[in-house]
Amino acid sequence: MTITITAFERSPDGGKGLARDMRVRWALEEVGQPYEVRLVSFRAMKEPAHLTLHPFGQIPTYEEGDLALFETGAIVFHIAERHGGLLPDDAHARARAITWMFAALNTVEPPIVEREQAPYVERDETWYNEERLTFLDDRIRARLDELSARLGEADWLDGAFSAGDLLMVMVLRRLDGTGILEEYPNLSAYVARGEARPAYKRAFDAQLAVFTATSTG
Ligand SMILES: N[C@@H](CCC(=O)N[C@@H](CS)C(=O)NCC(=O)O)C(=O)O
Repeated sequence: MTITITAFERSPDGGKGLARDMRVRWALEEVGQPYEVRLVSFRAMKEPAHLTLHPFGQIPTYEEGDLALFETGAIVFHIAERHGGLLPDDAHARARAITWMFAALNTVEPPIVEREQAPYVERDETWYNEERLTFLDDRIRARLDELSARLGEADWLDGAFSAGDLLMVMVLRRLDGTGILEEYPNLSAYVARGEARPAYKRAFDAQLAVFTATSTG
């Protein structure tokens, strides 16, 4: 059955793989599932046809036959449940890998996204200043201190690479350009290990090709 995902027609990150379709592309590449991509404009994302797929008018979405999903956590979980390679077979190890998926999205991503959005969401507020930005940076550091301590010198968060690592690496990549990740050599190496995976590279190249085609064509 054909899998179709949605992605930005013009990604604001210029093809750096930060748009969240990258998570889904990477998961599909890891499990060897071919997929098609429907590109959507910012305007189309807020129109009824897309809103029936995604109530919040965002990308990515995932369609497979009569199944339509949104939210990258749910989509990656769906892919990992149906195909081997992203979740361990052992029940406890599987539950722990799923725990890391939630940790990436519920615990690590929120302060990173808050910091990322502050310059354009809070810019005109009276309380938006350097102190506020330092506060937000420190909230990220608090999480990374803990994550770094847990990862230690291991390659992945809990044994073999899993969907939990996939999401965590993608979340940490959002720190690109802030200099914060570089304060944690083991987390930087962890992200680099994720980026070195052949499946990651295929996904990255595919999303970059969209940007290259739409920006030159
Ligand atoms: N929690 C959602 C977040 C989805 C999301 O924020 N998508 C962004 C692109 S990376 C988007 O569509 N932004 C445009 C908008 O919100 O209008 C997920 O993980 O799928």
